[in-house]
This record gives sequence, structure tokens and C-alpha cells, in this order.
Amino acid sequence: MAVNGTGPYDPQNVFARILRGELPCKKVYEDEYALAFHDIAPKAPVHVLVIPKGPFVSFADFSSNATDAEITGFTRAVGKVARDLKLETPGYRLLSNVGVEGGQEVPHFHVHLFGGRALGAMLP
Ligand code: IU
Repeated sequence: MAVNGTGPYDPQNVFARILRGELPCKKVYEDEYALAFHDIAPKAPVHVLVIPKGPFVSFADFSSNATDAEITGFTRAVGKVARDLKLETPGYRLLSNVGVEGGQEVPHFHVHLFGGRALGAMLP
């Protein structure tokens, strides 16, 4: 199910349900602004999703409508997760799919954090 990156927020989406504790996740980190957990279908030895606590559909929505505190808090949380998982050396990849053509499936903004192996050149 692909989604529109700027459409209305669906409070029943799976990540909203994880945030409310209605569905389980393998939590890596949580603070006031963000929750990080292992992707259910990992594409790399480390594949973690970091999501903001607020109801943002995509990066397009988040970058337009989140407060400065939410953007700063979320960004620092992503960096902290990468650091805590010891991904900074040799490196890692951040990715966020936005909307239908961008390949986004879950309509709550999330950043994929990949690491644990040499990832090669950026795709596509
Ligand atoms: P996407 O950027 O929206 O395409 O990525 C969604 C990711 O969410 C994808 O990597 C799924 O494996 C992952 N995921 C999950 O971790 N837990 C779930 O319950 C569902 C999807 I549904």
C-alpha cells in the first residue's frame, strides 16, 4: 500500500499503533521526540526505523509542519541511535521514502538507518 506523502494523517497506521503501545516493537531508543525500533524485515545487518512522536505523514509533512524543537529533537535522536549502535565507523545510510512514487508504504514519517556491512554506492 503506497501512500501520498502529503495526504491526511491516518491515526490507525501501524507506526501510530506502535507509538500508542497497541502493537509491539523491538525498541532501540525512545525519548520525548522519537522512537527507534528494528525493522520487521531487515535489509541490512542493522536496519532500524526512527519515527517522530508527532503525527506526520512523511518527511514532506514533517519538514513543513513540525516545530523547530520537534525537528531538532528528532534529528538528534537519529544521530544518537547511529552513535549508540556504533555505526559511525565505518559508516551508515539514512533513507526516507516520501509518497507513492518515493516508495513509502507506512504513512507515518520514518527514517531508515542501515549499517553493519559495506553498503556500496547510493541507489537508485
Ligand atoms: P517504507 O519507507 O514506508 O517503504 O518502509 C516501511 C518499513 O516498515 C519497511 O521496511 C517494513 O519492513 C517496515 N515495517 C515494520 O518494521 N513493521 C511493520 O509492522 C510494518 C512495516 I506493516
